[in-house]
Amino acid sequence: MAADPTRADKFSFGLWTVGWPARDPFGDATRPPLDPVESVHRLSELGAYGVTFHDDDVIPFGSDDASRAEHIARFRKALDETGIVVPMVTTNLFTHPVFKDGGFTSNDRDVRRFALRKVMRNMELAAELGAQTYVMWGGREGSEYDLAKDVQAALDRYREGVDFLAQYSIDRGFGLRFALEPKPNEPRGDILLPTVGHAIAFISSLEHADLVGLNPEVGHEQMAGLNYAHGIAQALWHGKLFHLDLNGQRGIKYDQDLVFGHGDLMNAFALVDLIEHGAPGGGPAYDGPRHFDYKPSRTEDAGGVWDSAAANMRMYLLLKERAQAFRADPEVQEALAASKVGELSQPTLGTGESYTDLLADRASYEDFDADAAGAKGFGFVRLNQLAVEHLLGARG
Ligand SMILES: [Mn+2]
Repeated sequence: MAADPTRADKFSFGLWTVGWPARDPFGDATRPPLDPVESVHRLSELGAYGVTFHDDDVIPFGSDDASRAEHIARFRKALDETGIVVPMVTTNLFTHPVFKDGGFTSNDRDVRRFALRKVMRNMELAAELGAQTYVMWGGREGSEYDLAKDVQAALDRYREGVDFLAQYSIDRGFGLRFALEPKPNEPRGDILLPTVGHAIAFISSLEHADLVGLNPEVGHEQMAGLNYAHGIAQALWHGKLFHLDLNGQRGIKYDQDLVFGHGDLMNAFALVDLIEHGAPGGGPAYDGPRHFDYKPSRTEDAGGVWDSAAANMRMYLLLKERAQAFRADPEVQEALAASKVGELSQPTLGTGESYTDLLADRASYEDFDADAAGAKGFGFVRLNQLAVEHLLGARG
């Protein structure tokens, strides 16, 4: 069975995950607030290497400079005592009522200016703590009523905000890269940049496109009925997988934030296989933090919080172990070859082959037996069954 997590596994957690007191739209909190200092120590004991946070997770909204400094000092002390790192930081532009119509894209210009200032203040802290990635989840950037939001103007303001903050990072030498986190809806009826694809297209329009990538979240893509592993693969293909949020989701419904792998387990298996073995020619396709953005369910008490945190890491390691066994199985290798999975990496045209050459190649058309090729199966079901059997521990 999989080993216990170590720092080398690069597991990180948002402070807001284990710290969620489980208040939902229908019910009160079921757990008391958690001190971020305790979270750092507990996550360290469980084998995590990093924590991430929104400004307001560490420094309560509205703190004056003196109390802000105190909160930061306490937090820093916990980091120093444990060796826990802060690979990513983000801003809360969604809880306070001022952001009810968004931060960067609120119809109210004064709110937009306040939002930029709030991010700038926290970017400085992110850089001081050594973060490399700054995530932007625009949960309130959207609308409920189509006629109440000029979407083209909102995208102009979104671009203005992201480019402005990227320039600020460059000028101040923060060295941050920005990662946009798509989500289709919740809390807004419709959120701007709803999927990985929308966000990639938006990034291509930025002045500082090179500094901006993605932080795709499992449940956010699955809420839209999309395939998370495919989305991650396309983000990798564009060189835009800057960070990722792992959790679990069961189908097209509200954002469940379950433990990683407790939703679509087969897709989680494919995802871990992709991350660990999906580089061209093999090997890890992503070497950043394995970051969990889940919520300990409302049914859990304090013990359940830490059980669920440990479960995320264990799920990842179990899936990694199963993916390794899958890749090492000679029958799987034979099935992959029979399914021509590797053949897709071969360019369709030969080196230097022109359309004249293709037109002259009778084997490609005149002599090609389409009926015979169409009659031949690919064997994908057999391959998938082998994957399921490895996932269930039924093979090696
Ligand atoms: Mn997230």
